[in-house]
Amino acid sequence: MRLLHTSDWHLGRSFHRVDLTDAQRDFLTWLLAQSIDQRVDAVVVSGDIFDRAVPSVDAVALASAALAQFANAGIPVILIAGNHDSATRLGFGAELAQVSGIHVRTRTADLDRPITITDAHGPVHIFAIPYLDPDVVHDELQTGRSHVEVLTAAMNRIRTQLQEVPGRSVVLAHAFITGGQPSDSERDIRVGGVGDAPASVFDGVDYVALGHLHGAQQVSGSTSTIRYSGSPLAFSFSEINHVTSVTLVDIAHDGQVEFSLIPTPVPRPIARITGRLEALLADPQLAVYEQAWLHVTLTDDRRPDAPMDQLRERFPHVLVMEYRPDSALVTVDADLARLRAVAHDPVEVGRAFLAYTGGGEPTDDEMAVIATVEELARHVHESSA
Ligand SMILES: [Mn+2]
Repeated sequence: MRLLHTSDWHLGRSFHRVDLTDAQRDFLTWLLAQSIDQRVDAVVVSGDIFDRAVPSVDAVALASAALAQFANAGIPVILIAGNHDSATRLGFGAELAQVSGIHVRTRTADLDRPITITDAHGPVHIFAIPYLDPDVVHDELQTGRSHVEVLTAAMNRIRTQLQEVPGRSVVLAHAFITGGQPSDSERDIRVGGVGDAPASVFDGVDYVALGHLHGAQQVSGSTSTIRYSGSPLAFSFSEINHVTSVTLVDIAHDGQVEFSLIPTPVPRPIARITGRLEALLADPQLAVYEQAWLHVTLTDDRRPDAPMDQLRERFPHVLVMEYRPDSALVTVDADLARLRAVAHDPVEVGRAFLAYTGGGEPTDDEMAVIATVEELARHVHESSA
């Protein structure tokens, strides 16, 4: 049995205001081609199909078209809701889609009702646990209000069901499992102070296809093989070292799992560069970053004029620019100390402000402007008093 495991598509997401729709469409086209080439028995998508509970019309159209293509190609797709998805909206038409082999699982009640796919060695039961919000599902699962408790209750139901229907088994889930390495782009699932869950909650199945963490990784601590596929695209500069991929999973006749990672197409590399503006514009070694999505940290003592315009002449895809001067002149502590010393004099406060934001002592011309403005303001204030 060969599965293709992916998750966290986040359709509709942008990367620092760059619309990712085209990159996401390219990924889905590539995914279909891979699924055909690799002769997969099914594609499993472990949540966060959309970036928001109310996705954009472009994102909905993209998902709808892509799933129709998988159905036409005769490749089953099993999807669960993630913490970003609205289970109800994602689940619209699920009974109809199922007829075409597109299994959208969003209801807690269905988590122990497997989708069973059979190969030459017999059945593989695929259980799809949608994201379980403890506050919402703890009653239905008759347990406490923590991620550990609701996942444990869900897995207990699945293990009970597995005793009725022998065979190999796969579980899809969207959760933060202890030991997983997060990045900056997940939006914490644990908000509210509820902890993550240990890997051992998944004991007793052959493969656990996880979603939520955006870097591909294996999680240890269970008798089951547990992997996060990671997102197919990077969504934050913290993911510079991720090789985005999908996971090809082979389950042998005896339940032994082998996997390999297939790197996904990269719309544009992402990188961080740091230095003084002149150096960044001149350094021949930086030519490799000219087409990258960039996070630039400028270290000039004085903030250069229109730095973004200058940077973009060489690096048209700068997305974030940060100014962090090398000099001690503008550290927050030093500046606050100077500010306290001059707080009684508006002109001196102006000087300190310019020194802080401009990275150096203001020029005579700048000081003349401040003095004039201060005088005018005082005049207006006195004549209205
Ligand atoms: Mn996600």
